Amino acid sequence: MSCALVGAPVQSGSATPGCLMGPDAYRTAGLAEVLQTLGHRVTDRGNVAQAEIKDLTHDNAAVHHLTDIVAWADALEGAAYEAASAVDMPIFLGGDHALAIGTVPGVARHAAEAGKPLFVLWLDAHPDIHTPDTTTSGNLHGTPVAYFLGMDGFDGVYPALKTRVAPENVCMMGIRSVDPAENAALTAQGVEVHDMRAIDEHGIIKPLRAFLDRVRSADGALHVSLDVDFLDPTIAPAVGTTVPGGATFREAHLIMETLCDSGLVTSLDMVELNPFLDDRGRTAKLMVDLCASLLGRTVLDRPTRSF
Ligand code: DIR
Ligand code: MN
Ligand code: MN
Ligand code: MN
Repeated sequence: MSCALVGAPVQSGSATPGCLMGPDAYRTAGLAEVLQTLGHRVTDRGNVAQAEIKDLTHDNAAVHHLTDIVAWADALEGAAYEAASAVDMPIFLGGDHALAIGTVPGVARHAAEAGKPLFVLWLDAHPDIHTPDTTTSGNLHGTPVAYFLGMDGFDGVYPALKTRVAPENVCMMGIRSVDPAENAALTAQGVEVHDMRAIDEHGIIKPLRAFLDRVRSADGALHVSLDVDFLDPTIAPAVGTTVPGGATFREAHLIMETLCDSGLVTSLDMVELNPFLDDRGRTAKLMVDLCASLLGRTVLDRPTRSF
């Protein structure tokens, strides 16, 4: 299939500088070449340029870099919409998770024009469902989900949302760090959450297949948002917000392999990689390998069983 790499060197949504190097770390780790080896047509569209910075303030004094994040969101919504219109699979190379303030609405707008509802698989230690009013850290990478669900608190702050995502179309996995306001929002919105305790008890495959069945029966598009901190810090140290007890190497690959088999994924974010914190590139390489599993790399050179 046709793939586009879209660099989004956003880092002001997080507390630890370094994510701006993320797109180039993926390039250095050979992402384009790996996907080409798997038979895909890959175009590297370079990095998106931030839109014009507009004057904005917020009552919550904790919020920082608001104008910067809004300028990124403005540019990324359009870039995501265009890339999703041009190729089968846009891959957004972060950059911190604030980039999803732009990418998710952009791919949702493209899906809506094709008459498809957008589903989102959120692979993260965190639900990122704060609003600018509820965040206590002020780190706006904690806000994309609340925004693209169309929750209150964004009017006149973030760009007007063109296409929202329905809360029943979101599935979160790997969650293990949730702030009180986020807990309340998850309950109020009714988002499906498989926290690490649930994954320990039941594994990832059953809930994932159930979610994919829903995407298939709705004839939906599926966006995957993969935060490095979804993974256990022992295998993925290059992230500013490590949380112990994350997904294992095989849990993560099995998700990607199952997503590949489904044929349903239409776009991907790879976010929060901080190459400044990496150990000889191993986190960047792991993320590239996970992307390869999503795009068809298998252990055995024969078709996997269908289900
Ligand atoms: C925390 C951490 N909930 C916050 N969020 C992170 O700052 O709002 N998201 N690290 O990825
Ligand atoms: Mn498309
Ligand atoms: Mn995140
Ligand atoms: Mn996270």
